[in-house]
Amino acid sequence: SLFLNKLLNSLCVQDRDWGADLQFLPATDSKQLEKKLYERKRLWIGVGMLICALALMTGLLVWHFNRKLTLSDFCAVTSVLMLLSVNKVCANPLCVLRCSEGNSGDNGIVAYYQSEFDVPAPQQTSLDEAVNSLESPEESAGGRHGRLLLRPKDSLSVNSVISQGFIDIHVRSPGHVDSPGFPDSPYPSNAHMQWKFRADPGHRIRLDFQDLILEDNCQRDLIKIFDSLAPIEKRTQCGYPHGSLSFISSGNVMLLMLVTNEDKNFPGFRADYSQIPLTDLNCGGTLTGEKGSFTSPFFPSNYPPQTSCVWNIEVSFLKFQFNKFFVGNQTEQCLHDYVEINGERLCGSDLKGTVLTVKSNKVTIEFNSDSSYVDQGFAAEYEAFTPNNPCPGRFQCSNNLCINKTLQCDGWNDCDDGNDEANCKCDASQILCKNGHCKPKLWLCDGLDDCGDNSDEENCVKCKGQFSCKNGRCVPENLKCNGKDDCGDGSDESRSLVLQQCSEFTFRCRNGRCISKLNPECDGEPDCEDGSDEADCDCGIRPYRSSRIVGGQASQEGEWPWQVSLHFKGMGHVCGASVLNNRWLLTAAHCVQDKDKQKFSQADQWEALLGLHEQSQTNKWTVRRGVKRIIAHPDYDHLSYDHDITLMELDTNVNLNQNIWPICLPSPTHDFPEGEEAWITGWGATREEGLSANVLQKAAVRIINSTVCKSLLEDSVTDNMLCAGVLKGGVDACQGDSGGPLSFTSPKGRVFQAGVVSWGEGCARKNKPGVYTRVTKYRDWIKENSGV
Ligand code: 4AZ
Repeated sequence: SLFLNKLLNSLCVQDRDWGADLQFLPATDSKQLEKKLYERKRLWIGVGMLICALALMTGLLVWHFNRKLTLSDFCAVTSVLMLLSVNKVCANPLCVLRCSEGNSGDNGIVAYYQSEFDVPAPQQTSLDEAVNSLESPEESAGGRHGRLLLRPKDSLSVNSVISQGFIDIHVRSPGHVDSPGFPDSPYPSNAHMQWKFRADPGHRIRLDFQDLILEDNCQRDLIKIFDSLAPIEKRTQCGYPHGSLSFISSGNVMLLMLVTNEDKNFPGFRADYSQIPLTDLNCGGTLTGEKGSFTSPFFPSNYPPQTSCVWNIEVSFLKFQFNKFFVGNQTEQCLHDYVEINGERLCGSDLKGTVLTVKSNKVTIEFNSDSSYVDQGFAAEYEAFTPNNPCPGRFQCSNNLCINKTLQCDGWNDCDDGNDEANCKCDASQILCKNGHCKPKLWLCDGLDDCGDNSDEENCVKCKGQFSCKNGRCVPENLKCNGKDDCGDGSDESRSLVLQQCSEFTFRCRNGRCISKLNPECDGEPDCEDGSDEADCDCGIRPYRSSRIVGGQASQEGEWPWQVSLHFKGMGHVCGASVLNNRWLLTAAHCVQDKDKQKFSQADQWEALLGLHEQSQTNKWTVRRGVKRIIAHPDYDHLSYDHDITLMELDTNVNLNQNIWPICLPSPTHDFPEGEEAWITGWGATREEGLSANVLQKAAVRIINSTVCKSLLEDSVTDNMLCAGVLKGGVDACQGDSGGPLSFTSPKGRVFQAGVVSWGEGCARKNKPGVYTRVTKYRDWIKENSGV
């Protein structure tokens, strides 16, 4: 750098000389002209020398970095020169993203730069390759704060370079940042916004995303969070992440970036910021006691980058169990983020449930995160044990976990490795699986692989279109779980018995466990060990919040993105439907029954309009699709309207957008409490025998007690139906609303489909509520037939 300084100084001196010597003289004066020519000669020599000096300097730098000079390098070099010449002042608006003094303990300046390239379309691949070839800081020259070097395989011709400003926020007082327009309107197209957070010295920044709804495709819209130079998060964040997202910086700066493309704009985000003293790390120390627990810093929020903690435990034999483990990327040597127990490094995300034993009288546990991506961290429990009796009074799993003896051979995998269910002697109430496991007899031939090797489902008598009882009898599907023993051996009630073993309103996790929490699905809190209560939850949100049904009002565009209009050839809108995913719709079975010459059961006669607001006009969010397949419920009864439900498969997938989004399907035990509000939507008649609406209508109704409803509608309501309405009259679904959803917003804000508009005595009459197909009753049928 001394050499560069000298070079720079000499350049500056030459610069000054030119300015002093230059004069403009009349061309007629030959002496003067001679002098002028002489001056010109001097000028050219000066320019030549400058070019030489620049070439020399460039050559030296190129030699120094041993690679081709690119625009980015030029920026970096320019930044370095500027920084040297202007003494710690950031002076290059084109390239320097941020200049700061080095982190504590380092001397000198750290210069961060960012360049945005506008490249011709054919060269975009080259640019992508170039970006992918960015060296990580520790690999590049200069150690921990080394520069990122851009090494494109092909040289690029760059059309223009754009630099954008920041929003500067000092986080001393807590507050929040919103993406532009949040929550009332979507973020703008082609945005490139940056928020630079700065905390007081000796503090770090905490950023908690309360809401984050971006387009699902990270190639289009994304946010990125930087801990100064390096991105903090593992992935570029987009879509609608489950659970909360919290990021903590290692120092007193953090950068948040929002990049959007030209189409499909979503609500965006709101993030709370605050500052935490660096001393509040709360990790490491000496752990005493035979039993205890510890976590990575700030768990369950993401741990901060560049953090180390050391715990010491002085107990002779120790067992560790990680209840949560998300620490960096799994690499062979765990180079980046890791937990080290007496010299053995652990990293990745596969350790959950693993039990580790350490046979030493002193245990040192070190947690380390580097400057790159962060993750949620870990939560560990430890316990001392005596080597000859590691699980006193309990069963020892082969992974060294100790479980209560009563859990052995109970049909459930409690050890996590199935060890507690192996080599069991089954009792009279159990069956022996081929793999040696014992399972309750009730689970035999119930359509689910309970043994794990499917041996409980082999050699079962199959009844065509009917339920196969375990004793070989066949009974109609609708008699299953009706509270009566129709098989004669109770097998048609076995599933309901299994559920009742937990409690009446329990949620069955995919692994068979029952969760007694009411409506645990998609509530943002993981309840099932296997995560099944929070799986498939990209539903029931309104990606865009901008701002007939009898007695309703016009809805806003995008307010009911799961609402579909079903058009029949030559008739226009006939029924409603709801979006289950990008391929499947749910509607009523009575919408697809042939009537004389009208072949409503024929898929090719239908057209589905998704993302529609007004019947009279489509817009850029509206998608039309043909129908490939109609799966009406096989037990639909056209007299009673029992099982009034149908699946429709679209002929091609749709891309979800701000006006097209799936509604959540409730689990079989989801409870929609009586008296609570639900919403009906549709383009149906705005009065009994009236005309259909042009703009999508909405109306609030209340869930009505089934016994009350049965008495009001003279017992024509079955248990597969749900009543909702306003008993004083005036608000109801009507003709043309059939097939549409009854939408129920959960306390956490997700919308679940409680019903399918089915029938009623007229429309909006006093004491005549609307009747809806009870969707919870068909959750398994929907899964079996559509995979949704
Ligand atoms: C129909 O004909 C219809 N009042 C739908 C709902 C109701 C009545 C009729 C409920 O599509």
